[in-house]
Amino acid sequence: MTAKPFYVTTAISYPNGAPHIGHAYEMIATDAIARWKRLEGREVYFLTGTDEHGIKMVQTAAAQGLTPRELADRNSAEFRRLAEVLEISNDDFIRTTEQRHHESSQAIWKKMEASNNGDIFQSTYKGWYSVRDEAYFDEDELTEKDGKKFAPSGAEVTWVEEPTYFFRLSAYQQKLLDLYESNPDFIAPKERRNEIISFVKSGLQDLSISRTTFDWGIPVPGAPGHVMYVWVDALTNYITGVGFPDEASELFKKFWPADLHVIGKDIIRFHTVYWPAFLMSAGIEVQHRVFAHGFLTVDGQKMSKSLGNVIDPFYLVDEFGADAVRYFFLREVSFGNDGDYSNEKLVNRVNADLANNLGNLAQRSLSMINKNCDAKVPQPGPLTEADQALIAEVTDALDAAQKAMDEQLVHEATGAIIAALSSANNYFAGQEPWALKKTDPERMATVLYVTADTVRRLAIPMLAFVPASASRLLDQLAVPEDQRSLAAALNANSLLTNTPLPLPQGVFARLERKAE
Ligand code: ME8
Repeated sequence: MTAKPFYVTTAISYPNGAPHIGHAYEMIATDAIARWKRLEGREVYFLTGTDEHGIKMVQTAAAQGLTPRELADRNSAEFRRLAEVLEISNDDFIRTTEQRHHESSQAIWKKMEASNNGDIFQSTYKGWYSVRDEAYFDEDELTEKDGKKFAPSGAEVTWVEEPTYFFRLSAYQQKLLDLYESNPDFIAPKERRNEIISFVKSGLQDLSISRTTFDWGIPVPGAPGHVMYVWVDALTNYITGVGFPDEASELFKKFWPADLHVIGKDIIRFHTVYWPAFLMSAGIEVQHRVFAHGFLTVDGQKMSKSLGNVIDPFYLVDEFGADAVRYFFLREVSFGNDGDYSNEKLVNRVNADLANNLGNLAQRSLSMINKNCDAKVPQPGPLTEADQALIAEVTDALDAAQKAMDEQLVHEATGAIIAALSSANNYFAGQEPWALKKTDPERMATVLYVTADTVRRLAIPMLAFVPASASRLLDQLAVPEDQRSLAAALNANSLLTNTPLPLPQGVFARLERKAE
């Protein structure tokens, strides 16, 4: 493969509890992007994993009578299992407690320490800390209620005072602004970029990057009693995953800098301010792009344990199947904005687009071919204007989907494919191949050919979104593995005449609403 390699990551999740649908959503969206790039013919490396250090893990474990290690082992396994049941095509799953990651984090620390600016220095941190966010806050960012102080996320903050190491973030203000200026695509969506630029313009304070009041973390090299602030080690996972500190390794040379970090909107500062500053300090190339997706709510409400509305993604997959769950989130939520899950919306969306639209077209055309064309791809005659119009529309839809995916607008890409499928259904209904059977069997063969080839051309991009069903659909059209690329989809009328086809079977079952 000669095309440029593509390295994409999700955030690594805290395994302080079981995964919820927000975590599932991020995996699904990133997987769609990774699979799309593979369909483009690019060599993709896709990393996900768990972020296992920090005070939040210590406190949650203690409350459950576990060690942090036991808690991490238990829940990390659940995140890994989630990736499996959702058919996530990650190439690696990193745990920050792994030896390779300890080595990598200590190596980047040393590089930052050795930087010309003297970027790491010792002092005393005095200020507010939110355990739930694993983040420091300035007094003016907090709100007060009943004598308690709260971070913007709503999490209570505590006062901490301890001797720690600091990172000279203040020295990176102009360098970061220059980075955003010369790389207009560095932060997406655009509104997020503006927010970050004004945050950085308002001034950056040095960042406390070690802790001394607990020991569940990566030891700071040469500083007994200090463990790294969890975000220093967490962000470093992205380079550990491609072989850092071995910068000469094949993996690192091929895939770093990362093409895309996909994260949620709550952690954008860490990824677009701290992370590039750490990398610049360490003399490592900065990632190309960060895309911040929105947050999911359930039936219009924020998910929370106290409301009891946290949705278990394993339950959704058991009830509806991985492809239905994947499709719902990819199509329903406009990527970058907040989105809402409800049982009703999922069932309606999947039935309308997958069962009625794509499924129906495939089933109707393939069963006619089976009965009337000797179960072989029919031989088309001359193409009419209606045939040409549909073929052109499918090409336009594929182009539109590609443009959308170039900017990670997954909902627009799926929308373009589904709109073309609606047109194909109208074409099929308008041409009435069942009536042509008696009056003009040659024309019937042409209509069936054009329809089947359209299903092929639109099922290929669907491999990124609903991989198992789209692949079964392509099996029914006897499309060989090496013809399942976006280039092959753009190539109209390439379904091979006379190829024997298997007995068609419905690929998309209609869903029923479940009792809540
Ligand atoms: O933030 N809807 O871990 P995390 C959509 N360990 N996305 C959501 C969500 C929701 N309701 N809730 C969380 C962390 N997310 C750190 C990341 S990366 C070096 C370290 C997203 O388990 C969240 O925005 O709290 C983040 O991208 C991911 O899930 C993991 O969240």
